[in-house]
Amino acid sequence: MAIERTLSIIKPDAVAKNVIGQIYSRFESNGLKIVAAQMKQLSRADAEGFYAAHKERGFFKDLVDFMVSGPVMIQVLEGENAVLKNRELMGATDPKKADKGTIRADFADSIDANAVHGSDAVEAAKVEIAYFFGA
Ligand code: RTP
Ligand code: MG
Repeated sequence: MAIERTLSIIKPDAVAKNVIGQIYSRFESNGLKIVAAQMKQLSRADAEGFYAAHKERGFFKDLVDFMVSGPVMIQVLEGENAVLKNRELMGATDPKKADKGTIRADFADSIDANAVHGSDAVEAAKVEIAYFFGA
């Protein structure tokens, strides 16, 4: 099994709901260790740069508006198969389609306000970790 790192963001909706600790507990009880963390109010430039891959999509402006609507909690998670493990814990992008017991099923309200971000591949994780935490 490969030890990987992945970038996780607890989005403004979940920070506002005061569930950072409950989400951290799910990471910890599933073998993911928090090895770096920062709470941050993203600027529009931060959010646009982070989601640059989506900039031609119709939902891009709504996504950026949402990501700057309040502070986020950004963390690096480390563990066996961390990228996929975190995506499994998060559940589907649309919380209505997310499996029972996943973070999005339990804490997210809509496809826009969907509680968490997680890198979708090891290479993406490297870029995203460097984006917020440097080398
Ligand atoms: P994330 O990047 O935030 O972890 O989410 P994801 O991989 O599950 O989904 P992705 O396709 O990367 O989309 C990024 C965020 O954009 C919003 N979205 N809205 N209205 C729509 O059809 C739509 N599709 C995506 C979601 O908030 C998603 O988390
Ligand atoms: Mg994504």
